Amino acid sequence: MSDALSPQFKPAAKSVAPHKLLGPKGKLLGTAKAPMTDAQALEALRLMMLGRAFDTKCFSLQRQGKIGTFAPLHGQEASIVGSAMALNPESDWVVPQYRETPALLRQGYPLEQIILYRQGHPHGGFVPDGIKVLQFQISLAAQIPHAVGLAWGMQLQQQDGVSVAYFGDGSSSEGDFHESCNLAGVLKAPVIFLLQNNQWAISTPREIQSAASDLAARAPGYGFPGISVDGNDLFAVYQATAEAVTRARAGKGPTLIECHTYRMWAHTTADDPSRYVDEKEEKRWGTRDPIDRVQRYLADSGNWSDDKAKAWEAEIADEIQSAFDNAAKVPPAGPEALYEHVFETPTSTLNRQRAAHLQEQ
Ligand SMILES: Cc1ncc(C[n+]2csc(CCOP(=O)(O)OP(=O)(O)O)c2C)c(N)n1
Repeated sequence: MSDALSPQFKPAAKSVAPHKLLGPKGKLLGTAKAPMTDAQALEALRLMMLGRAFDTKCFSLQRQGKIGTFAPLHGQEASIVGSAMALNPESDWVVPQYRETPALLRQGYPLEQIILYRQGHPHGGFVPDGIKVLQFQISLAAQIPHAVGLAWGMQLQQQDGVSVAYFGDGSSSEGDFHESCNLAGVLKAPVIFLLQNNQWAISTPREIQSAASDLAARAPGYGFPGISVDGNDLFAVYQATAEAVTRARAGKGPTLIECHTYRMWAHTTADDPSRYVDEKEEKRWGTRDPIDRVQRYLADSGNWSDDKAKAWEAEIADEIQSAFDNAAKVPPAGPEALYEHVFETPTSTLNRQRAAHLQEQ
């Protein structure tokens, strides 16, 4: 007997080529139309450039012992910013993993808070009132059920907000991801699963992360669409997310968006990718840079130039520096901070530990 299935059994989900609009040289492909205005593309570009400049600064400061472990976003700017640009910060929630700094900034979260978080200051864990973001999540995929819960809550309260859960290819192997998809599908919760497939989960390559040919193809198994986009194409990510947002607001339920992108730098400051990344693969992805293609696109309409690049780089460096200066003004946390913000009413054991600890100071 043959080991292949009979031809009448059609596969339930097939792999599809990622959707693209803007080519690597900054030209719209075929008959594609830009889904955002030049003013929006400039807003997105600014966030993308800021994210990358923040990476460089934080890597250097981590090496000087001035901040803790840092996860860069280099290479993933279009996935992060293109999706965030499709949201309304007044009504929609960003639920990040740990690389999505510009998405938080677009929601109005202050850069100083991100710096304090990276410095291990307890104030960095605080989200100002009215800013619709959750904090970075280090425990893989634990943020995904939170995003579904937020979406379900908004649905029950008849608000028209949506939530976006960001996570990686590695996180999509966690039970939390699958349970979240199942619940969100059943509830038709207004949530978008934004899977950033950057081809690596630290040193585990995508090929051995999952036997699925296409991570987006998992969604139909939970009763909602999964779409695949070029994650280095700002326009494709924006268009896909905007449509998913419209679907969610209309009560049609979740969408899974798989952004095919590439982590150009180390996983974190604690990683050495030269031990496992193939240089040729890295070079190939280097030719598909997400920032470069938006700059080229804007240059064609006279909205970008070398002078403008220089001016923006200087302004962004100042903006980052002033956020560090503001963060430095926040008084350092004392040992008592270890005992705060955990329980509304601390337990007697915790109070005893606190008293003993403070006596030793
Ligand atoms: C529950 C859990 N298991 C393991 C880890 C250790 N860990 C940290 S990052 C990471 C890889 C994550 O890969 P992916 O989800 O693809 O995201 P990426 O870092 O590539 O953006 C692992 C295994 C963790 N933080 N949490």
